[in-house]
Amino acid sequence: MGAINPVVDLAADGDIAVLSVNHPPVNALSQQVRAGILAGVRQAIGDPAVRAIVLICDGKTFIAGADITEFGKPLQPPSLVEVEDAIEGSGKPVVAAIHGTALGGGLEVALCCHYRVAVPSAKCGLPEVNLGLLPGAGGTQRLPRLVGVEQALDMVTSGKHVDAKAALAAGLVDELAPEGALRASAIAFARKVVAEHRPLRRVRDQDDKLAAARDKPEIFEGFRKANAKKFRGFLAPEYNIQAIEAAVGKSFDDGLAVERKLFSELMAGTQSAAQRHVFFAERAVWKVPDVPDETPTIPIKSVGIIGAGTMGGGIAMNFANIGVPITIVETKQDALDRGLGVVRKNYERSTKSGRLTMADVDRRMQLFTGTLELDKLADCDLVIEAVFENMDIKKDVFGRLDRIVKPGAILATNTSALDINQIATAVTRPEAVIGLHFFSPANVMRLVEVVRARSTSKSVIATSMQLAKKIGKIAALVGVCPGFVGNRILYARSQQANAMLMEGAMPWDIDKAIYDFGLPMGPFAMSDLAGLDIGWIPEKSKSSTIREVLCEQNRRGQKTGAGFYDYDEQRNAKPSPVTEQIIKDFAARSGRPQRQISGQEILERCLYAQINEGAKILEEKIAIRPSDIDVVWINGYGWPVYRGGPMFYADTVGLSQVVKKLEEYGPLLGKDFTISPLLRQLAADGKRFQDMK
Ligand code: T1G
Ligand code: NAD
Repeated sequence: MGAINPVVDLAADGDIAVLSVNHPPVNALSQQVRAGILAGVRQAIGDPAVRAIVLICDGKTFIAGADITEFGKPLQPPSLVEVEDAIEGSGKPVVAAIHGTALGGGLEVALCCHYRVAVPSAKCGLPEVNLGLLPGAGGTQRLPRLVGVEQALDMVTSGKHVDAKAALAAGLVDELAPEGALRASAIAFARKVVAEHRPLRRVRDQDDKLAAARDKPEIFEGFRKANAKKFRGFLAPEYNIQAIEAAVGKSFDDGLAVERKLFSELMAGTQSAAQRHVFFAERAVWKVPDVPDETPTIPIKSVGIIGAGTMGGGIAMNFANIGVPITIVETKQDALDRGLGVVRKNYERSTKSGRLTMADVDRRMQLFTGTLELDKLADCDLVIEAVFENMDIKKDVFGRLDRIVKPGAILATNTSALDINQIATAVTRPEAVIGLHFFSPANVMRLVEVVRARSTSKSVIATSMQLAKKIGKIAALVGVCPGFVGNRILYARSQQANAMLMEGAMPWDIDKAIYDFGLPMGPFAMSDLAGLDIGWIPEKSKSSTIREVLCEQNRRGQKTGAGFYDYDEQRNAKPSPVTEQIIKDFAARSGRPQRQISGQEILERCLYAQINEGAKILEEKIAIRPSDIDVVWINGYGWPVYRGGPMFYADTVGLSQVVKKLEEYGPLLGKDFTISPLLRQLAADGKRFQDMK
């Protein structure tokens, strides 16, 4: 007994061997962990004094999966399957003791144990699909044998973490242990198994739940049909379904072989590489090189929001959701009532899905104080301004806030594009000013661009990043420039999209190319959804742009039943002959030669212009790292995660190819278009954005 290796220890509790893994932060199945568990199990099996084995982990969680950092590298023995076979083939009962999150390979190891005990706060899941993969160590064959085909399909294609109570009900775990008493309970459970001569239940031998689904292919067809929209563009969900189909239709070992083949195909593909990139990118994005973790933060116990319009209400909900009281300020009572009414309606909608009860809704609404007096914000720890996108109005608001709000509070703006350094000149404490750029609808969209102004203090930055995590957002720290990161890159794409309208393309051609690439919708459908009249002033409208002409004809988007597209009652869009004629007239007046533009060209001009703008953003240090740009576009603009984000995608295309195509398109890209020197240099050096340190 004793240390098997630096991360695995074997101890004895009477006749029960306790094999514990200690490999922070998440006990991932690194080579050492695999080797340690295998050696420990073999030692315990060989020890006559041992009657049963408990597998448990130290630290915050049970094994949270294979070690993702080892992917793409040559596999070091032992393989996970070797470890699993040793456990499942043991002649002595092996009990998994689960706390935290038993995920991926971690749950697969637990499924090879003969019994599983968990604390109520534990969660189990096979989230490989989120990495563009499938459970590659028997999970697709063993899980349906325990929980049935329907639940297994749901778990492996959603990657959801199932809580211990539900896992017990589903047969995934056998007993719940009191919180804090897992080790003792698991040992007692193992002792009971021995005393009661319970069988060595090998999941691989169980078939009853599979038999229930045999000869019912409609289960799979129905599942595919029901999730077609959600799985659009992804490979992994379909592969997971095929692996479970194999579990139903084949022997365990033949099913395992199918699983292995499908796993290898996904592992070798770009989608999984992209989704693994995003996994680490969404963890790296929180790290700000010059703002260390120990930077002091400001306690945020009360929040003030100015403006209860489209954004103000949604932003406020994020804080009510974590129990922080909000004071929301408007100029007029009806605007305030309307804003608070929208908030209540949004919460009430969540009661329909059962996510909230009416009691929850009332509790959250009680955290809201509506007022027309800015003075009421004096004691707020954080104030977020979400008034009209107008510099003078914002500076006026900040000037008044500076005189009202207590020292030490954070003064934030939700501006989409205005110069925050400019806004900060309106106060005597510019170090307290920061941008918190939420995305609409702010209570739903996961992304926040935290915008660092010239004088923003490190403590204000650290507090804002930490707060974003607390309200369940993903935050990227960006610098001040027009449109910051997300909207600036969006603008680069719009320029190309609008230019191609003058060359013969139609909005629906461009939207189709972007949609087929994997985004939820193209730029013109998006404009129709947001409304073509944002910033449009009827009195000043002179039919000088396609958008103006559309607005003048009351084609302001979905809300008027027509915009770039025509909409039916169900808001289904169809190409519009009216818009087509308006565009043809404009194009003819532009004198530009008209031609058929291929989907490939549309895509390249739109996406490569975005990539180029991303490179300029990196040159100007507006973003800390290329993967932050990927995180922004995936979480704020619907860029498909299986393409990794604009900068990762550029690396898959090859930067020299991107430069070559941009050079080929040359003047078509616009007279002000220039190729980023950084992009050129990386291409010339045969490097990728991922190589940038
Ligand atoms: N491998 C390597 N590193 C990992 C890791 C893993 N599986 N999981 C987390 N980390 C690192 C992470 O990068 C971060 O590092 C630190 O741990 C804390 O993570 C054969 C093929 C477990 C719920 O997909 O979902 O098994 O940034 O910030 O918020 O079938 O991490 O500090 O340097 O996320 O408390 C399947 C992935 C793998 C689970 C904890 N497993 N992890 O969340 O901390 S594929 C997963 C998570 C597989 C088999 C297949 C979460 C978590 P750093 P964190 P957290
Ligand atoms: P909105 O017009 O829907 O709401 C603005 C609200 O601010 C109005 O209700 C108005 O009455 C109120 N207001 C104006 N001046 C005020 C003052 N001095 N004191 C108190 N209230 C005042 O606008 P919105 O879409 O919510 O945008 C607000 C800000 O958020 C803008 O800076 C915008 O650029 C930014 N933003 C908007 C979006 C979006 O998609 N709408 C997304 C991100 C950021």
